[in-house]
Amino acid sequence: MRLLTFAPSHFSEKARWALDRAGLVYQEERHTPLLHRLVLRRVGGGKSVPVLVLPGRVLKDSPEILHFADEHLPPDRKLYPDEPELRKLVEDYEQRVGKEVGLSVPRWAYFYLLSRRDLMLRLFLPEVGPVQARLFRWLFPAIGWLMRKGLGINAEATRRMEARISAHLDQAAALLDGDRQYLFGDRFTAADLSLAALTAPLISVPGYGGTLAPFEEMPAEARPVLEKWRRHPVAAYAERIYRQHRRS
Ligand SMILES: N[C@@H](CCC(=O)N[C@@H](CS)C(=O)NCC(=O)O)C(=O)O
Repeated sequence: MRLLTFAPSHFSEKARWALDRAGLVYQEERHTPLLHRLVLRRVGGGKSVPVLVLPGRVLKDSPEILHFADEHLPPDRKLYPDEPELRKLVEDYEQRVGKEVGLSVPRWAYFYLLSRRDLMLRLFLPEVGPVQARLFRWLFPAIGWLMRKGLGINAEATRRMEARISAHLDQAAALLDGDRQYLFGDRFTAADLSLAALTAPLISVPGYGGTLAPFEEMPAEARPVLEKWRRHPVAAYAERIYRQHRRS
């Protein structure tokens, strides 16, 4: 099994976490933005990572990979509950947190990171093959420009992304209100894994399986927002979920 990822990608971390939880053996292959499209086309993937390449089958997004991992988990460790109503809540939440937090985090962060070539290289190049690493380095000005264009990155969009992430964190905190341990039901599920993995880069959670941008190196304008997210109740929850469930 090959898991195609980007080193800092939080969606890739979701997949890595689920495969690790199921004790599945896989080879992680790290790629870089835009250059990854050529590789994904070759294996029959979509446009984004993570992609899991299995003999005769390709899983093209993180929920699909989590469902696959779930098939290999014993009943008491499953990520998706058997009860149909609870299962639907978990599956719907996974989609929603993917849209509201997952897709917003890179658009928020790239506004600050794309002008920092050194930091972008440190985030994306660990464990990338030498040819792709060299190309990414050389082509970085063009790749950065295309990413900015393609994702519509500008100050206004960044403010919208910040508001969208903050609103989601407040809703998640409301779901956890009253000292609940988990988002739905009384067990760890794909909903908890998704919220913890997708918020982890914002709060630099210990145990994160990918690369993280060090807080001290983020531009001064980004730090008050990061500090606000680090003080949010969801940050303490994500750290606990990582401590209790990431390597167990
Ligand atoms: N719905 C997808 C979203 C994955 C996603 O947006 N991945 C980002 C990296 S974190 C990506 O590959 N972006 C590059 C692109 O779309 O070209 C999933 O859950 O796997």
